[in-house]
Amino acid sequence: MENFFSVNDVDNVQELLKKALEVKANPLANNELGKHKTLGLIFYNSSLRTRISSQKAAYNLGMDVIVLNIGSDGWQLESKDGVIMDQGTAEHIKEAAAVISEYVDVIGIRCFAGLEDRDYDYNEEVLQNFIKHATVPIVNLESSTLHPLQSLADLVTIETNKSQERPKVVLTWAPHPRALPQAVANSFVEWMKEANVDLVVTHPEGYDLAPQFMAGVTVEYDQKKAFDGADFIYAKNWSSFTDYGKILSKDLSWTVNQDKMSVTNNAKFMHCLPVRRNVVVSDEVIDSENSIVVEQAGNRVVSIQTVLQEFLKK
Ligand code: AN0
Ligand code: CP
Repeated sequence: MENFFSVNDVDNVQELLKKALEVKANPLANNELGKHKTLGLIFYNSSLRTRISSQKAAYNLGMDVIVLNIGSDGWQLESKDGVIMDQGTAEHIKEAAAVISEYVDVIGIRCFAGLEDRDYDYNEEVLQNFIKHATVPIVNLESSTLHPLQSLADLVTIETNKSQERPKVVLTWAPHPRALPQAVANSFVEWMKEANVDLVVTHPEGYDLAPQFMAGVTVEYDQKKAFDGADFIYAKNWSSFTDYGKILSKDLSWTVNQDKMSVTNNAKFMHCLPVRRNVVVSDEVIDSENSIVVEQAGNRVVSIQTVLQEFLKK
């Protein structure tokens, strides 16, 4: 594995899942592996889980960590080629990526979609530029279109909570007051296709995810029908891909509540967090015994640690 940008960087997802379960069982087994190595974390956007779980995982491996908040502390970076840099950006990713590679051994980057220009976002200009110009491995901490560390943690969470060999997993759109990226949903679909699960995606009309992710995936526009017999309900809001970045609905009849959970097979409730209570999911569901959102967030240490180990063992 050269970089961890998407599921396509992983040779064998089942093998990686096995390694992740080992990390989960014994997080300090390789606590010298990262000695004298440094993880650099670059944030263009806010984070609670990604920031802290990445630091924790690095410490479990004996690594040092440096964090740079580009959004507030760093120079504003240019990502487009050939531009006359007489506006807000002070430095190009070309220099920044090469220079940061002089200081650290692995670089993690978070840079959300702008949700204005679909081609720019789906070309993944920022992460791809870092990959091109860095001389050390790049880890995606949520890019414009993907959040693979979340999905690997989700996979571990499903594996350790399933009571069926092949569980029914439902990804449901839920309302939200702000326009959010499709990244978590795209990645979840991409990773679930590689897992031993039956995946159903449910959302209102107009919220279809990009076709490159949805090929061969079942879509059910009737949310309650989709929930029928489900073993896992994974809620997430995303803005429209087709009417790019727009909020087409704030329909609270899509909020996950106990009434809908009652038609499932006693399903576990999942969400990547942060979550808006009583908009995305009712208090009753997220506070219920079936909610595994905190364990899911805990598995973010497992996913980043598994990925870091791959790079350190090279
Ligand atoms: C972000 C998103 O939907 O991509 C991050 C989720 C991990 N969520 C918000 O901005 C609320
Ligand atoms: N799930 C997740 O990535 O959370 P943060 O945005 O808090 O890192």
